[in-house]
Amino acid sequence: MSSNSGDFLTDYQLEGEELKIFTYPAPVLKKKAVPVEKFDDELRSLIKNMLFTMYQAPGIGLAAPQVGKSLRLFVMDIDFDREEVTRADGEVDYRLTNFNPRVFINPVFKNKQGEILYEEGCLSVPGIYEEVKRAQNITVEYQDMYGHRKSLDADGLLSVCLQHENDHLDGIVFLERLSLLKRNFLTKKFMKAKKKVK
Ligand code: QAP
Ligand code: CO
Repeated sequence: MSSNSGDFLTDYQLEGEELKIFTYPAPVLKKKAVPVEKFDDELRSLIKNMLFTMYQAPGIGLAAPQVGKSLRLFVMDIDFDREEVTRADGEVDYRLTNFNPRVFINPVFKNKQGEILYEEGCLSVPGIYEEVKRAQNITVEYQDMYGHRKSLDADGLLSVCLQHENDHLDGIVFLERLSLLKRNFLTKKFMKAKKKVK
């Protein structure tokens, strides 16, 4: 496993607590998050629970503000697979396999180049998807869960996802990256759907 988060996370599926995901327009999603300073067991427990919550959804990225913690940290996995399994009662179910959990703490972007259009979604705006324009290539400097400094060059979906999650740390939801017209339309659509399920 080419994971950057250490082996202790390989069993996150069995262990972990499902955290509440805050949905738009929760105030915590609009706040600028503060840097992580303590790389302790409490932080690693939060990371584990965030990964568990992300895989439960399932999602490919989850930032700390989305679970109500205003910290500069997010988790991501853009390459897990879905395996079809037949349950005892004959029903077909899905199980996630080949995990590649990633953790980014206090990320800073260095080079942004090119342009890419990618259809994004967000666990804090469920049911809404739209194309967003982002940088094609980026370099991100960050810390891992032990506080070690790392650097990563990214392009394509990895680059898009890093930028989407980093926006959450600055209080920005992907709807705010759209034209005013699309943003207003999709925000109304989301608020309407949200009212219905309440
Ligand atoms: C951000 O988003 C992302 O609406 C991560 O009903 C997405 O994991 C970056 C999700 C796409 C780049 C491209 C959304 C799950 C998951 C929903 C997610 C939903 C269930 C979104
Ligand atoms: Co999001």
